[in-house]
Amino acid sequence: MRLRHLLLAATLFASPLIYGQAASSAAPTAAEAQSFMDRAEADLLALTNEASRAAWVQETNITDDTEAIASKANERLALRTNQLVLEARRFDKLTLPPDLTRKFNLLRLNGSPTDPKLVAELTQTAAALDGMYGKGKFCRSTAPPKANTPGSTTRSLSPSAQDCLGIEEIGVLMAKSRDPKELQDLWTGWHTISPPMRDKYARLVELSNQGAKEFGFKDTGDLWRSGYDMTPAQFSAELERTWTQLEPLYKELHAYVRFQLIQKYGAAATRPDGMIPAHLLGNPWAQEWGNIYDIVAPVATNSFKMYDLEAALNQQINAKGKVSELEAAKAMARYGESFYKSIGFAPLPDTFWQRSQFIKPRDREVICHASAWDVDSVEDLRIKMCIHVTSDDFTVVHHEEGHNMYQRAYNKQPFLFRNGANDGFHEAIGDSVALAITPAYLKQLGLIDQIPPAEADIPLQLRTAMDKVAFLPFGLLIDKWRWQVFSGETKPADYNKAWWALREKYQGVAPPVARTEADFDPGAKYHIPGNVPYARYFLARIYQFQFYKAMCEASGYKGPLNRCTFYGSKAAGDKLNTMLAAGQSQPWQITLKQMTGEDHLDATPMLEYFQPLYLWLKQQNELNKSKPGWKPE
Ligand code: X8Z
Ligand code: ZN
Repeated sequence: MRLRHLLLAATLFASPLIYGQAASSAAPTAAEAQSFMDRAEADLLALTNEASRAAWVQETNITDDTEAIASKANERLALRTNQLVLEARRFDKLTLPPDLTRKFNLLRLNGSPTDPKLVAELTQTAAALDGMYGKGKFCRSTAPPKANTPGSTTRSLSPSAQDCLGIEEIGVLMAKSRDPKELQDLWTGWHTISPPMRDKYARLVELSNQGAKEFGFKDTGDLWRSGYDMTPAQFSAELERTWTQLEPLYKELHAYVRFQLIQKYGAAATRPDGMIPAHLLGNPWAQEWGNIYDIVAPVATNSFKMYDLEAALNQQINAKGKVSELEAAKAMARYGESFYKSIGFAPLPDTFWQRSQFIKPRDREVICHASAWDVDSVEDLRIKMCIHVTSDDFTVVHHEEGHNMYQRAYNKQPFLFRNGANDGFHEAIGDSVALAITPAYLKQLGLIDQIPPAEADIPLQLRTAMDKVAFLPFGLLIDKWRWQVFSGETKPADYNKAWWALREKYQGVAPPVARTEADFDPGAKYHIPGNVPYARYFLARIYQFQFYKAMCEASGYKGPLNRCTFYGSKAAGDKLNTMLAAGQSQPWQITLKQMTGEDHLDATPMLEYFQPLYLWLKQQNELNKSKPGWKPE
């Protein structure tokens, strides 16, 4: 939670100040550049920490006041950043040591509008949109049939909470419901939170573009794509290249899942264009499909039935008597911590356990969307989640704690290098660890009794692919939409149309009911009102298999990739820690090479992992006469 705030912010003073001396026309020296940078990093560290603390308070207690405080802190950070970016131009022509040059380049990626009034408006708009998402609720006109929200294992909901659902409750319901009518209501209900965001979002785009342009970028999308140690055009080409490699696998999965959904739901799942209705995939955005594994599971063999991780977790957590919701949530976080400890990482600090938000508070509005924080940029690590004992959240705690481990590993770097090698690395760490949650690992933890036989590999890979492979086109299209919006190719009047054109083209999913420009469906996904770039998650889906394979090899594992766990391997942990400790101090290609031997984003390990499943899916689709693809392509 750091440079992200810089990206939101904006502004600049027209007359640059030079730190520590009067502006002079004399040619600057390398020593001046160094002392300028030392001071810049000290200022940014102090202001970033202030902004982080304010953002923490706002996101864990959304009120008009906390919103105002958070946006003010971001404004201060943005104003100072702009000042520094302008001052730094004085050193543009100097030849400097590589580290210092890198810092100047990183600093450049954080400018915003030069008019302080616009900066204030930008930070207020960003905070308001973030809050609108957090406060978003779908209030059902009639009470739901069950007394308790599934997954909310230890407390009864009050009557008002029963009628009004926040996103984490909707998420749990959409994971479990198999009633197409209820699923459609939940889907349309959640998408009613976002139309009020539309105008504010359009303004955010204008303001943020203005800042990007003033600092020499074409628009904010161009600025975002400039953060990858390559040109924006090269970056876009890398995404296309890897998507082309992975698309055939996605299409086979899509055709197989569509067939099984039609078997299950009949007309409710059938469309003449071959797309899948978006409300039937077990997730409010159809971004990951693992929750409907039961619908697509291959016919059970005698020797293997998929284990129920959620039931096993509940049983183990409550083995000595039912624990409170908070204790259950902390127990989930402890599983993650113990994995990292097993590969040699230090335990999370006591303050992590005292200061994190593990469950949804009853008495105030919060952002439940999971995030990881390093509030003092050194050791004040926290997560902010609304944890349920589910297999989804089991993965998410590993994901978030992966961010925390990264933050702590790079905390000795200078401030501007305290970041992921690129943002995709940051998102991939915890996921690469979560890939090692194999049956062998679960058995070691006593969560399952038996390691499934070899014939279980297809079901196990299918279960993983429902999350990992299904996500790929979603991970790609979110920023394709935003880049079009930032460049002006998509105007506010076409926001929803352009959104669904991409959802249909890449994912092959369609809305369950007709959509118009009275809707603003992008706003129902956190990262749009939260203004968090999303290409990072597409990158992470691919990097995580590269990292996973590297750690498997370091641990001495031999065998099929999907069965590898490196739990307990200090060699794997050392390898990971070396990569993490480098932070953003060198181009990510170098960091990746040290970790994996490759210097580029490479879909091969992911394809290797799923190769047996790919062949199996092709065979099934042929047997079922389910032709991969859909009409809009
Ligand atoms: O937002 C997240 C993390 C926090 S960085 C929970 N993810 C994306 C999402 O939920 O949309 C992880 C996977 C993709
Ligand atoms: Zn993350």
